[in-house]
This record gives sequence, C-alpha cells and structure tokens, in this order.
Amino acid sequence: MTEVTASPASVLFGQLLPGPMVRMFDEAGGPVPGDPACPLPLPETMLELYAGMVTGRAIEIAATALARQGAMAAYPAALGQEACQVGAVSALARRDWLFPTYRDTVALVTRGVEPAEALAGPLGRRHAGYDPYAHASAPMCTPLATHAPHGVGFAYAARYRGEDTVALVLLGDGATSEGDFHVALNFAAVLTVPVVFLVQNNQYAISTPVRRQSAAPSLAHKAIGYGVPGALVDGNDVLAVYCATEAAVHRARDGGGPALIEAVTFRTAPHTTTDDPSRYRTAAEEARWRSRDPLVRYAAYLAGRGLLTDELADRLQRSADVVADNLRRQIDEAAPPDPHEVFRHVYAQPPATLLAQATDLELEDLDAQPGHGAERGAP
Ligand SMILES: Cc1ncc(C[n+]2csc(CCOP(=O)(O)OP(=O)(O)O)c2C)c(N)n1
Ligand SMILES: [Mg+2]
Repeated sequence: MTEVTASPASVLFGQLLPGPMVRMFDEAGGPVPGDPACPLPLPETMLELYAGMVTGRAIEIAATALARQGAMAAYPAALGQEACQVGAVSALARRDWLFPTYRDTVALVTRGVEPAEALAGPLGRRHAGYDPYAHASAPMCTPLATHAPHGVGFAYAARYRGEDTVALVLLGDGATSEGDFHVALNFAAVLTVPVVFLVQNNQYAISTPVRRQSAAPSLAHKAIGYGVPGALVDGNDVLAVYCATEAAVHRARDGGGPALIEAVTFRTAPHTTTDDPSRYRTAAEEARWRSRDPLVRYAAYLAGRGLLTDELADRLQRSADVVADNLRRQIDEAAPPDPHEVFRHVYAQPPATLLAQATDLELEDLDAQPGHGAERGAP
C-alpha cells in the first residue's frame, strides 16, 4: 500500500476536476483496490491521528452533556467528523494558520488549544477564549464563510511579507452557497494565494440536505469555475483527509496556489443540542452512517496492520477520558463570566450606542447592590 509513484499533489490536484473519491482504507478498515493516492505516514503519526480522534470524541461527548446540563445555551458537536478535523489540522505546520468555524472544537484542540478555551464561545466566556497568535488559529467563525476571505487575505499578506505560511479554511457544505465562499475562491485563484479550503460535507446545513443546497455534481466541482483544483475525499478516512490536506498544503507552499477539498462525512449529532434531527432525516440514514464511524474504521485498520492492540486502545481511551474529566471540572469550577468583558477589546473608541449599553449595565450592577436601587428611584 505504500507504493506511490507520482507525487500526491500532482495526482490529487493535477487537474481542476475532482477525480474519484480518495480513500486509503475501506469501510471495514481493509485495503482499497488500486494505487494509493499517498504514501503512508509514519506509524507514530498514524497513532497520533488515532489518539487525536479518540480525544476529540471524548471532548465532543463531554461538551454535549455540559450543554444539556445548562453550562452552555447550545453546543454544535462534530461527532462523526473527527477524521476530517484531526486529519486536516495534523497536516499543517506550526507556522500555518487555521481558520475554523463554530463546529471545529476538535480541530482547535488538535492545534493545541485547551478544550475549555476552545469552548469559550458556546460557554459565553471571554471573546475568542484562546490566544489566536499562540496557536496560529483565528477565532471560531459563526457567520457562515465570512472567515474564508479572511483566510485568503491573511495568507496573501503573509506571502507579501516573505513568509511561507499556508492558511487552512474549514467550511461546511451549506457555507459553499455563501457569497463569501465564492469571493474567497476567486481572489485566492487570481492572486495564487497559499490557502486550502476544506469543506466538511456533513450532509446537512441545519435541516437542509446537501441535495437541496447545491445542484453541482459534488461540492469539490465548485472549484473549477475559479480555476482552482478540487478533490473529493472520504471524510471518514483520516488517512485520506490527512494525505489530501498535506498534498494541498505543500502545493500551496510551493507556489501552486489554492485548492478545494471536499471531505464527505456525516454529523451523527444534531446540528446543535437545541435541534431535533428526527424532523428531517431518517433513522436508517443515521444507522447507515454510524456503520461508517471514522473511529471504528480507523481502529480496525490500525489493528489489521498490527499497530493498535486492545491494551493500547484502552490506554488511549483512558487518557481521553482524563481530558474530558478535566474539561468538566474546569467548567464546573470556573468563575461566571464578567458581562462587562463584552465591551472591552472591540473598539479603540467605542461608539456612543455601545457606551450607552455599557453604562446601562453598570447602573444595573449598582441597582443590584443593597441600598442603591432606592437612591435611583427604582421600585
Ligand atoms: C451568514 C449566516 N447565515 C445563516 C447562519 C445561520 N446558520 C448557522 S449554522 C447554519 C448551517 C450551516 O451549515 P453548514 O455550512 O453545512 O455547516 P454545519 O453546521 O453543517 O457544520 C446556518 C444556516 C449563519 N450562522 N451565518
Ligand atoms: Mg453541513
């Protein structure tokens, strides 16, 4: 399976139209027929990818439970998408930059962000929660695709300064219908910007299935209109995602310009903890995708290659459980957020409307103190 004759970048991105879906192992974790698209990573890298997915899943389960217990208003879990996020981010160099969405907690944790910091947004805590510069990761973006032009501008600016930074922009299937996605692809292509767009096609944009989102043969096909090569990848095969992203990142760093990767996957969780997916998808569809669980498939693959024993799998699960326990403890023990924080670090000179709201909040604080409400004439 390690026999790769041409470079992965030329195989995957040598033409604009996506080729057949890239897979390094099949749905049972067995070998795929034909030539592999990429050489295999080192065994330790393959195990790191597995450990990252196990930890990612433990965090997503813990975060979902915390949301259901009221610690967050809602949580958009990426259960089922661990291979996409761990595989893509692991292909970056430290100096590269990640541009994540609200669903990319696992991607941020893979980048080294503390889980509790990565969850700051849904927890309603301080701004991004983490230091973007310390982790070369932009704040999570909730407006769909607005971070795509940011990623392009960032990578363009880095190249202008003589740095060889590549930006990885993560997007959802629904986000590919946004104007910003198209603007970003166009600028990136015309200016040969070192940016990789990775679409996690998890089949739904809230309740809208991808077939009602786009009439394109695949989302990777959208690239050709901009002169960008597209690749279709099995998003539940972590080695395929890793290999395609690594090839795209190298190509971008070498001056080859942007690429679009569509990673085909499924969110087994609801859109957020406030959503009821039984309203728009069937139990049969969910069961079909659960049988392609990226962790189960990869564990079978690694076991088949003699790299993962039951004992090692247990050990990795136990360390992931410790990470999830720490997350729960940190969130339980954290002081409540200071609501005044939202007014800080946004504007050098805050507009009058914001200043008025900040003053109202301070007056409310005063009212809450014994004796003050009466002085201001409050009932
Ligand atoms: C510009 C914009 N419009 C609408 C929304 C509301 N919204 C939040 S998530 C979402 C669906 C996004 O689907 P997709 O891009 O597939 O990402 P996924 O949630 O599946 O990861 C929508 C419409 C938004 N956040 N931003
Ligand atoms: Mg989606």
